[in-house]
Amino acid sequence: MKDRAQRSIAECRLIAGFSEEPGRTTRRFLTPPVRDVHAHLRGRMEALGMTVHVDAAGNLRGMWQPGGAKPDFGMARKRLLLGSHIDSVPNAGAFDGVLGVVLALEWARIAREIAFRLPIEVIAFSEEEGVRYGVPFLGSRAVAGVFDDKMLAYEDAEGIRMEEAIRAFGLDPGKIGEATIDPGKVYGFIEMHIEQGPVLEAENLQLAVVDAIVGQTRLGLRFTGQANHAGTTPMHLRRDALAAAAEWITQVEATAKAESGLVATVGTIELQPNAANVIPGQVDVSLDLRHMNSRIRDAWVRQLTRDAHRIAHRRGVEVAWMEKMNEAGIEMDPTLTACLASAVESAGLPVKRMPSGAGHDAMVMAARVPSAMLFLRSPGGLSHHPDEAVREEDVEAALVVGRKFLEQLAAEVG
Ligand code: HGY
Ligand code: MN
Ligand code: MN
Repeated sequence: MKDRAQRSIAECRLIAGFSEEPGRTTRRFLTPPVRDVHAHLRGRMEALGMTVHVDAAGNLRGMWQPGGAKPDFGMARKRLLLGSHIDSVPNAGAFDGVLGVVLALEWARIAREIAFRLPIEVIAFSEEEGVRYGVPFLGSRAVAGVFDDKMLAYEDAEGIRMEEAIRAFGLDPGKIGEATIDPGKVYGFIEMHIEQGPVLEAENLQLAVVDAIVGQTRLGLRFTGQANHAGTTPMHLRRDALAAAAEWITQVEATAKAESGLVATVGTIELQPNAANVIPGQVDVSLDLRHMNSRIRDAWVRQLTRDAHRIAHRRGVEVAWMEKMNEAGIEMDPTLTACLASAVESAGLPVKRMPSGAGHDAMVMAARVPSAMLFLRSPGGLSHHPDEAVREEDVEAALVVGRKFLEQLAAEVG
């Protein structure tokens, strides 16, 4: 498995080269470099004997049928779903999402080698990060049957509507409903992913099984003041949208520091007219709020938006906000997670269970099919950063666990 681990890491680094920008990895929903990723993964899937198609939400899907029979997608036996996402944040690392797809293909290879008896569908989800249209999980929402067609009218930074982006990729947005999986035909979904945090490294552990994924809310806020001359406008006559937003952003940080289990991030800011000698008249910011408990998270959304109004009003600035997403926290399936944990144990590794502070496609899939996640250690606890890494021995461990898991499942389902 060592050589396969080395090849998997090399493959993630190869895929990281498919980017919208030279010299760094940025791959948003259905942008041109996604075609290169699809071409590469399609070759890998077909070499494993899979039948491959791209659904109308841009998910690349490879179906493997035991015994090599040409699979029909309405097949009888319940299938095992494996996969993760292939889109990235701007200036990303090479492993967030993609490693889970590469490992899924390696698990499918092992399934062939042990004459596994369930069909396997590997899914490379088209969009999990929510960078291009401000809403995450577009791919897994379509597979889980919870894609909201209103999103097709959302525009990206270049003013391209989502439905136009889907058509430009050669897909028909009218057929997104056909991407939905029938839960009656699914045994379960397993997503492998880097932890993206410091816990496993701090405890000197290679892998963990995830017991729950925290909930997340994403808002967009617009502060509107008065653009004016930076030199001639006295300080007491200003309605500075950026100063108002800045005061509110420090309030957000103070709030999150005071509430255990809450993390809050203002990750994007756009100001108009964005000139050094003009008082900012308009500022758009994002808010990413996470907590396991939806009631607590919703209460802080209310409090922080009240704070925004209070600060803005005192400064003669207006503020408007909209909720872009509110994804509840969710438990992973206990039975499937127990199977995964027992495979970790039979691989001779300690069984660590932990929640995920990062969102994943598994949180959308878990509402429809039994879902479980396997974390790999993140060196330096770093992610959403070009220095994001994974250790060869941990990738090898995930492959050994894969063999144990598939052998266990084969013994169970016959
Ligand atoms: O933002 C997240 O939690 C994930 O990395 N998309
Ligand atoms: Mn991810
Ligand atoms: Mn991510």
